Amino acid sequence: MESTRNKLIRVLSENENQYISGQEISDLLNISRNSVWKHMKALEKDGYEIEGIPRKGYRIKEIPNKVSDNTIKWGLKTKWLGQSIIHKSSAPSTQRLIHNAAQDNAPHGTVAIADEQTMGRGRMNRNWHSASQKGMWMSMLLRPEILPQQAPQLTLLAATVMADVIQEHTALQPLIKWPNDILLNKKKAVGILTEMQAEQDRIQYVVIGIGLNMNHLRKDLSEDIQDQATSLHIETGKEWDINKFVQHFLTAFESAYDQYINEGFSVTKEKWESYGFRIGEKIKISNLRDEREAIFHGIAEDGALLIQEQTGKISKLYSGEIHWFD
Ligand code: BT5
Repeated sequence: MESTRNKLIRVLSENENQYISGQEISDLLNISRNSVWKHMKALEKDGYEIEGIPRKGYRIKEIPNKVSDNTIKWGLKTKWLGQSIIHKSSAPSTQRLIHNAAQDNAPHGTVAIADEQTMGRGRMNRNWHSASQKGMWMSMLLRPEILPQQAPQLTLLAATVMADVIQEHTALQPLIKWPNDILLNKKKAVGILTEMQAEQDRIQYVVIGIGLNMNHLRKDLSEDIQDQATSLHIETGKEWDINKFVQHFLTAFESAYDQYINEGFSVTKEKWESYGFRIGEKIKISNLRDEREAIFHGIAEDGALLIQEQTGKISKLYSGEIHWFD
């Protein structure tokens, strides 16, 4: 059921820039006038500028230019994704927030977002730099009815949606480097981390974490990644609104995910390949045991990487690191 705060945000955002009386709000939300007033005070504390005129009502003059669960929900038209939002100004990792929420039975579509992560992580416990208010550091809880071996498709789905959103929002030309990096001008701007809790043939839940560098200048990137990383600001010369970006992404992801569940992976596969970085080029594949060269051929119907071996044979690769030749 929609919470009172959610309903209030919906009613106010639908009436932005016009007066709505306390009585009207109290009728719509089925709460007392006093409780409406208390909610308004809470919004003011959050940075909303609210005008209250006797006999006319309330008018939201300005919504705060910072991220909160309220500002993300402001005008968000999704059905299930982001209807429940956990926002923290600082958290070790939004992945952990979602794992904890999932264990507490949080619903499909719960989103965690932090202004800053102090222990942001990448794959294999690598570090993910998440400077305060410089990017979108977000994780989503999904409870898909798919087989555990299909879960990697969700990483590819998230990457294609993110590439679409970057392109639509900024007119930049993103490329996806298999499986989980999005590059702008050959430098990494996005990382995606998919984690899952599953039994043998059943997924309990999946956590998809996405980090997008948005408003870093070069000096804001930590030294160890300055040569290989970039941000939307570095690439476009301007600052981007994190709330708007999150809303755009959640809306696009919800519809792509619903399509994927209903129709399967083929739309994502095609789209992914249209963004695929260096398809047809030589790569080096390494895993714990050995290293070999092959040609990057595309992705398979099940989301695996397709490679053409030196013998000409096409085979599927499910894990391992790939390296590119400059
Ligand atoms: C990733 O891992 O790229 C997945 C990153 C996922 C981050 C999100 S943010 C929200 C959620 N909460 C988390 O704690 N994580 C997720 P991987 O492919 O292993 O790449 C990690 C490598 O990328 C590091 O070893 C660095 O070389 C580089 N790197 C670290 N921070 C970066 C940044 N901000 N921008 C670009 N590259 C970075």
